[in-house]
Amino acid sequence: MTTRGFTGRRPGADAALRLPPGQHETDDFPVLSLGPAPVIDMANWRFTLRHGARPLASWNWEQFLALPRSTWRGDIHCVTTWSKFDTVWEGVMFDDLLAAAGIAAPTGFLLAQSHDEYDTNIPVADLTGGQAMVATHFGGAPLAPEHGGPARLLVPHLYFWKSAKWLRGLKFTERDEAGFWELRGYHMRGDPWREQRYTDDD
Ligand SMILES: Nc1nc2c(c(=O)[nH]1)N[C@H]1C(S)=C(S)[C@@H](COP(=O)(O)O)O[C@H]1N2
Ligand SMILES: [Mo]
Repeated sequence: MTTRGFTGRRPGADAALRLPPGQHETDDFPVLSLGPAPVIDMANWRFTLRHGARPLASWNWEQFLALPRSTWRGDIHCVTTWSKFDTVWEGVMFDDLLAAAGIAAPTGFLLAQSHDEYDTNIPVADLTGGQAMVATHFGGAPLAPEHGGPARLLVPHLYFWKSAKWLRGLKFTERDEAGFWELRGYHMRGDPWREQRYTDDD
């Protein structure tokens, strides 16, 4: 004899454990952008690492696709309270970008810079050790323009506004310089598990 609820797993128990505080699960993939997807001319696309104004390394699209590639599967969390489980991304790990450039991170912070004038600040310690990639593919297909294609940052353990779309480069900075949303009341780090949504959240 079995009693319902006694055998098998309680539906939703898994989901509850995977949801940071204040979040709910969605099956959709909402689009959140300041404006329309910028038109990007792939013949002139470049991805550049900079230290302040000084270029450290730069790749065109063909060169970028030849860098070592990795796949990451897991959950993403937007500050507007949706979370999406089991997303699959492919691209170039931040660690592999530094290795290809032959450098160590010159400072402890950077600004991710986008083609639509968006930027967002991230501590380097949140990007190293397999924590972040520049993603070119989502769910096995090239990243759609509205989700940041051809290439976006993916920092899945921080709120999704840190995952800058239409990425054109990463600029190392001496100090932690606020980006677009951080200048407008959002948290400098944005850890969903600590619910770091707004500037003054711990
Ligand atoms: N360049 C750029 N990156 C961006 C944004 C943007 O407007 N421009 N919006 C951010 C915000 S607020 C969120 S929540 C996520 C949304 O990504 P999605 O549209 O793929 O869901 O992208 C982030 N990256
Ligand atoms: Mo957002």
